[in-house]
Amino acid sequence: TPRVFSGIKPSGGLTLGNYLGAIKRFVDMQGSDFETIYCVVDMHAVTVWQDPADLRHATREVAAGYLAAGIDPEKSILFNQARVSAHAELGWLFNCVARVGWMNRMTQFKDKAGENAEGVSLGLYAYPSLMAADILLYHATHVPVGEDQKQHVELTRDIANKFNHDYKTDFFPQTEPVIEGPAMRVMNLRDGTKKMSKSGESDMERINMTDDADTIAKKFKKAKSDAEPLPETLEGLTDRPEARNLVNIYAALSDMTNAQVIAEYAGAGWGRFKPALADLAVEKLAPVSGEMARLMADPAEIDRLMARGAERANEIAQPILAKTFDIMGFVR
Ligand code: AQP
Repeated sequence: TPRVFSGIKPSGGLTLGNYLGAIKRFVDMQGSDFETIYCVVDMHAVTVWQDPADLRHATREVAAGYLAAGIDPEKSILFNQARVSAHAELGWLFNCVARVGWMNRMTQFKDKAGENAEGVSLGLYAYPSLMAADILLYHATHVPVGEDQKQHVELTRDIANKFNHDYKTDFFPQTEPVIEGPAMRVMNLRDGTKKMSKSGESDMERINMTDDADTIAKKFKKAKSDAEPLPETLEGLTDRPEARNLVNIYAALSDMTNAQVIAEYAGAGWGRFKPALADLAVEKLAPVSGEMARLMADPAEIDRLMARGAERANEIAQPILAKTFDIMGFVR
């Protein structure tokens, strides 16, 4: 069976972007066609400063988000990265395979470093190489991600190819990003040209999975839109980033296509569409956030589940790491 790997950073609370672009799809892939491995990638979170208490809380909260949305720890392997040291070990080996020039092309690094590229951590720069290790440590072939991560999955292929070429082997497989559906890029509610992020400046830019119904309604009401009503056809969303984003979110939450949403709301004003969107979001998110809160009341149980997941992850990872060391000529 083909293997799926994906992860989420505990760099803050989960957003609607993480839910629609990642977790909801992870749940869909769970089952007979794939072996699924889902990680809380805590070692990626510390590429920018994390207060230790916040990191501990967010690690458990991301795990709770996975579980609440329907990741079944019997069907999937669910764990946090720091518990499987092979990630860091293979990450180092891949730092020695990846080229500085490749890292320089990563647009997410440029976005995150901004004007301050000299002052960010070396880890933030090397992040895609650790991500390649996360994936290839399990010989995963399918990686469900949002649009923003596509370039990193392509880099994973470059690293696998260079390793295979340099060591005259076919040990590491080709990895495919799986990017599909209307919510591959959920945008910031105040600026439809920027991605919705956990760590964005203002809380009004994003819907958090822990927001209550009133907060969700308020955020959609205040979301930036434009002066036009919803268009009659999909083409009418061109050059309307905020309108397109709100339609995308509606489609993803209701499992409709954008065309179906447009057909239902053709010509509707924002005064009608925004409350409908808020009601839909509350209806879909409330069961997940309620279950997250219930799980968070017992952190020891979450830790126990992640420790068990880490044991299973280790069983797959250790032989692959050992073989990599061997291919490279390490004496161990
Ligand atoms: N806005 C988004 N739309 C669609 N998918 C998204 N993802 C994140 N934001 C959106 C997807 O969620 C998965 C986990 O992402 P991550 O937490 O590892 O890193 P990120 O993409 O950097 O997420 P954030 O929320 O923007 O975190 P911060 O602000 O801390 O950097 C990935 O599959 C991602 O595509």
